[in-house]
Amino acid sequence: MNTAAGGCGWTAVSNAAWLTVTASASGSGSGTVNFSVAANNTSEPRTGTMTVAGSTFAVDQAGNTNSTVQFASAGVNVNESEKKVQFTISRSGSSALVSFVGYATSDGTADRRRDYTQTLGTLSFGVGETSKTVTVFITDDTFVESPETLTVALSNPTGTTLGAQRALTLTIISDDTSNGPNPVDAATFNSQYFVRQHFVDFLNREPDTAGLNFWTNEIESCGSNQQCRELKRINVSAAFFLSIEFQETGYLVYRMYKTAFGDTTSPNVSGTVPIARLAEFIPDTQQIGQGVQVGIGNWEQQLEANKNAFALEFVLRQRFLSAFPLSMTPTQFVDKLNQNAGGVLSTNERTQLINELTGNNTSVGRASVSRKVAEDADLRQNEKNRAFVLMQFYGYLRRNPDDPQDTDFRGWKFWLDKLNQFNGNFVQAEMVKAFITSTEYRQRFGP
Ligand SMILES: [Ca+2]
Ligand SMILES: [Ca+2]
Ligand SMILES: [Ca+2]
Repeated sequence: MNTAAGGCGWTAVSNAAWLTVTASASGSGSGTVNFSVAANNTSEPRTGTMTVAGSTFAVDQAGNTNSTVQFASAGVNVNESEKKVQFTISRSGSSALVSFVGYATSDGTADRRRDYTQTLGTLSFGVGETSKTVTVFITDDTFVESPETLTVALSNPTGTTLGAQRALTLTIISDDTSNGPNPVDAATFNSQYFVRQHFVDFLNREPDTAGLNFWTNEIESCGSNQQCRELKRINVSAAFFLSIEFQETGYLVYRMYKTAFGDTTSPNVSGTVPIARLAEFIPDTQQIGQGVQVGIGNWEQQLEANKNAFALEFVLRQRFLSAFPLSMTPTQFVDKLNQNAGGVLSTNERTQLINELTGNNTSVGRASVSRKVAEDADLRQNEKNRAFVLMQFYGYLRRNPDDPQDTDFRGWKFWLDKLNQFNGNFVQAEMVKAFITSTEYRQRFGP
């Protein structure tokens, strides 16, 4: 900066600690003042001043909102008998922005279908939040095993960057000194173990004490009557699919996919098969179920908030936007949802939804309308058996119907036909029984 008055003496002084005059703190006549600016390590913008030749000059500097997200360590050991492991993902630097980061488990020597529960999703750091906790459930089986590993990796950062520690190795330490007995076999059945595993497999959570006791007692009330115990095992098991908590979380996710994307086909199977896949079902169901335990606390408000947040996020995904471009009219939008859902809307319902979207043709409006079609009573009824059979594969076997040991949906279709033949009576169709006594299910837990 040049001082105007020729020949007069002048000084240049910084009035802020982060501004430093680096050359010509004083001079005479025309001259140049250089200064340096220190990095702003806060998220707040700031203004400092310098006084040059009696005049005040302001310097504005933006806040620093950079942050880094990473694990606290490269590895964590977990004893199988602890049944779960929790670890922390930290955000350092600024917490002035909302940041998102994806996380997902992948198999090392540990197998997602037998040694732990596949876990994936998106963490959301709110303003001011610096750490998040993730839980991975470990299967406490009765196999003698060497230590086994899986990896949890961070991905897709938004509003932040990944630090160096972006992968975490979990090492599972088995506690067994001899093989067996199998806790889900009739002769050595452990009802509490069986019930807890259902909370994990269907509701993605540890049981609450009342729930654990209630369902355990259902089975134990049979005493040693084996016929009674077998029937109770089946009914208790099916109760998890039929529970409000599952119907309003996992089953809603299933119906959201059906409503948005219709059905698909499978080789060697007549008709259509569900379009949802386990790897998208897991994070979406966990998201809707976050903090929800039916019957406990303000679960209804929490569930409603989760559903709205999920529906909004769902209609903003690229896959949804490709299927439902923003150029669609409200009528086209509603009709396509209705067609995918199998024509479940009555004339009045259709008109109401078109009117709603016409009055609010935004992402929030699209989310609301999509959710209402997915929650239509006819759709709920129509899809019940198809979803019930799909959940036999997801919940018990922890895989898609066409994952190994299968190659297509023939197994799913077989049980669907059988369940339909018995009008949805899963006891008479012997469906639940077949899954919970199958070798594939049993071998998740023991020999
Ligand atoms: Ca194991
Ligand atoms: Ca064990
Ligand atoms: Ca073991």
